[in-house]
Amino acid sequence: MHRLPDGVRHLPGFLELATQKALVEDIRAVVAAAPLYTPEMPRTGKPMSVRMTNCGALGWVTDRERGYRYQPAHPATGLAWPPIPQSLLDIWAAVSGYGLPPEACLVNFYSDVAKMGLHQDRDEADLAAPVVSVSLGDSCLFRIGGTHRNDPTVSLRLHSGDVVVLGGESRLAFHGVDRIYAASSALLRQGGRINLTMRRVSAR
Ligand code: MD3
Ligand code: FE
Repeated sequence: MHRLPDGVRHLPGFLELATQKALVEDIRAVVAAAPLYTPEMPRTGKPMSVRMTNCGALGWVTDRERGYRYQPAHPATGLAWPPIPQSLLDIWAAVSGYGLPPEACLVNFYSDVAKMGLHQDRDEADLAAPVVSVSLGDSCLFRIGGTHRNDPTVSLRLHSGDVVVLGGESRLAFHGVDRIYAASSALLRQGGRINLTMRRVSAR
C-alpha cells in the first residue's frame, strides 16, 4: 500500500529555494515570449482549467479541431517556442539518466481551482525516455496508477521544489492532479502552481 508504481522517482525538495526563485524568473521570460493560453479538449472544445505554454523545439498543444499534438510554434502567436532555459536542461541532465536533451517542456499553470483529470501521456514517439516534472508554487494532490484506467492509484502531495522522474513501467501510467492547496507556498506572489514537464518527443 501507498507504494509508488515501479519507475516513479519522487525527489522531494530537490531544488533549493534560490534555484526555485531563479527558475520562476526564467519561466516569466518564457511566458512573456509565449503567452499562456487555455487549451481545449479534442472534439468537444471544452476548455481545460489549466493554462499552458511551452518552451523547446516542440510544444504540446490541443484544440477542438486538431486534438492533442506536438508542434514547433505557439498556436496563438505562430512564433517558435522559446528555448528551454539552461536551469531546466541542468535538472534533466542530473536526473533523467538519458543521453539526449529534452525536446519539449510543457509549462502548466494551475489556479487554486484548476485540476487535471486522470490521463496517460502517449503523444510522444520516444517512450523509452523518461518524463521529468518540476513543481513550483502551491502544493498539489497528485495521483498515479497503473497502465489501465481502472488500476488502483496512489496519491501524494507535490510541493514546490519537488522533482519527479517518470520512467520505465510508469511512463504509461494514468495520472492526474486532483487539487491545489491554495496559499501553501509563498514562491509565486499571486499564488497558484506551475508544473514543468520535460520530454523527448521524436523517435530515435
Ligand atoms: C506520469 N502534468 O502535463 S506532472 C502533464 O502536475 C501532467 O501538471 C501534471 O500530467 C502536472 O501531462 C503531472 C507529473 C507527471 C508528468 C508526466 C507523466 C507524471 C507522469 C507521464 C507519465 C506518467
Ligand atoms: Fe500527464
